[in-house]
Amino acid sequence: MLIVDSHTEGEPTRVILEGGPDLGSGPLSERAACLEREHKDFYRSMVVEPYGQEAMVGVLLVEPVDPECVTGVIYFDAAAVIGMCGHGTIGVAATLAYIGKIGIGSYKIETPVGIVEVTLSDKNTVTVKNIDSYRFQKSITVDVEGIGKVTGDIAYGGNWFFLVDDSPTPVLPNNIRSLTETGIAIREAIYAQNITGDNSGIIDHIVLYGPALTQKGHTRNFVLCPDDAYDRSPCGTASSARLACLAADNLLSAGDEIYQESTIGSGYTLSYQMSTNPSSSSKASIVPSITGQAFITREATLIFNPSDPLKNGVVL
Ligand code: PYC
Repeated sequence: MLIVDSHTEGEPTRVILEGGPDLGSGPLSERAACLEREHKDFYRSMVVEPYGQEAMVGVLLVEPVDPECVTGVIYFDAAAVIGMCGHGTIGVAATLAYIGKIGIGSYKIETPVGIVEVTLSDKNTVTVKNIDSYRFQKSITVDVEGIGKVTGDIAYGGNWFFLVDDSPTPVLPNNIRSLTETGIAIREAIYAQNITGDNSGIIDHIVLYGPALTQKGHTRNFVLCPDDAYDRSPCGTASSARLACLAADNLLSAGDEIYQESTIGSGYTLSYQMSTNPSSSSKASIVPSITGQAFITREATLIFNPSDPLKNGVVL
């Protein structure tokens, strides 16, 4: 299994260049569903110990349906195949540059939830123009065990997010354990109270903000991913959902930039344009832009020995 690893603002990405399962040649959403249904051992083993590491997102490069796309991609973490991944897309662009497949310029990449555009400004700096993103519901209150009432917005940025402006736990690097517990408790309350995104979309990412302003003048976030790891970067799809909320509340104008800091102090520069696509939702959609940097950390062949009892990864 030939892989290239990178990190985007601290968040690890593993791109599988060769050796993944045959998922057929249908639409990427069907191939992603096939990976989820039939190859869980494979994708899990790619990102958990002993072959992977905590918080790692894996990317399978596949043949795109649309020939204008430079590649197709299917993203996953240790718990699930995910629709889109902003930090992963920045990592893919840096990886394609590293292996000589792309140079400075703009390219289309096909994901299971739509086509995104990447612009490589130098070998590390990438802007992702994400798929249309929108806020579905504002100020939904959930009753969270051990915490009480927590209010947040439900928004889509390629994955479904519950975004809490006033985090019950301050978003500070030394609070990571309690932020994780808070995020898990909120997600469990959302599931228990049958709260979903549009079209029953599963809200599997929780985003916490606060205190309101950081030294850089903008917010710091904490993003809990489906595998219970927190995103070391500010999470590209969470940032997209955030932009959709700021746009819906008239707190940020199209074209204006903000800086979104992560829990560890790395960050993305963000902006948006209003979407001109006919929307599948009744809500106004935006096209988010996310700029960050990825660095290659490893190029390797993973060896899975059939007699290794942990070849499918550590399961706790
Ligand atoms: O950057 O969109 C993102 C992402 C999703 C899960 C981990 N990172």
